[in-house]
Amino acid sequence: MPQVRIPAGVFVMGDSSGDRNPGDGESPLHEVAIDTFSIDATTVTNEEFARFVAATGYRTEAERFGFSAVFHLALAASPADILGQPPGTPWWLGVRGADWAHPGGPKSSLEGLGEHPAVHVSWNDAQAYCAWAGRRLPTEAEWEYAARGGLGGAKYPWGDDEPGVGGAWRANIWQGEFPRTNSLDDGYLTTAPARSYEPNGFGLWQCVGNVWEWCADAFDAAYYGASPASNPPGPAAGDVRVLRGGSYLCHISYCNRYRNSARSQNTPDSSMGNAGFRTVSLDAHEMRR
Ligand SMILES: [Ca+2]
Ligand SMILES: [Ca+2]
Repeated sequence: MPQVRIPAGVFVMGDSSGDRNPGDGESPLHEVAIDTFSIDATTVTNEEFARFVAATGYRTEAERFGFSAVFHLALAASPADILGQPPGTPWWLGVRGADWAHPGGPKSSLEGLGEHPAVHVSWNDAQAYCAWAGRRLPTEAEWEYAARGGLGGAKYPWGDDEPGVGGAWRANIWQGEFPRTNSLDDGYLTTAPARSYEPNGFGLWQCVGNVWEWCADAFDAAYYGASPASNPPGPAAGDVRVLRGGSYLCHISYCNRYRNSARSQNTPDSSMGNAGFRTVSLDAHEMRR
């Protein structure tokens, strides 16, 4: 997995655009010092995840639970395999037989998706992959620092321009009327290949959009008010884990979280068709912890 070396530095973490989502804890702005580290240039792809599964026989939580969350327009399953539909988010379907190898459900496969991000992987699954690969998940602070690509204070990894300005898309999000009509201006309804659009100043691809990315940290909306100024490791404990960067379902009207500073969270056993992860190398930085 090609990685990029991120130089040590100090950055301002949090939202400076004013677009923060109340309750997500994107503020206060605070300076954070980060030691150098190496991070995957892309999220882990299906080909890479398949190598892990082939080597270990690992079964993801979605496979063990028997279902995962699929976006309704990506469904590839019989009606009988639809187990549920959350009332608040009816565009999500609980689908029997949906898992990393069947991202739309039992009638789907990974054909043509080898270079796409692995999805339907829980935080626990990501931890298992990391243990096998000798890697770890990035901390939330490392993720944001890396996503910023050296552009301090910018809203997006490429700067402050909106992702579709001038008609040249820079990220895989949603265009049209969520959740029914997607005009596909950026080329993709669901996942795009991990190396799509342009990498940021550090050489990272698609930090925002495409798929949410699990971070190591427990999530606490109040954390920024009390976090250490150097290499913050996240709250000591918590029931939910951080997700970063937004996904192909994000849209200004619905989930304005395809920004550098945007935060989300889910339980560590949750899996869905729009979340994956990238990993960080264990190195001297790690040994010092
Ligand atoms: Ca799209
Ligand atoms: Ca992403």
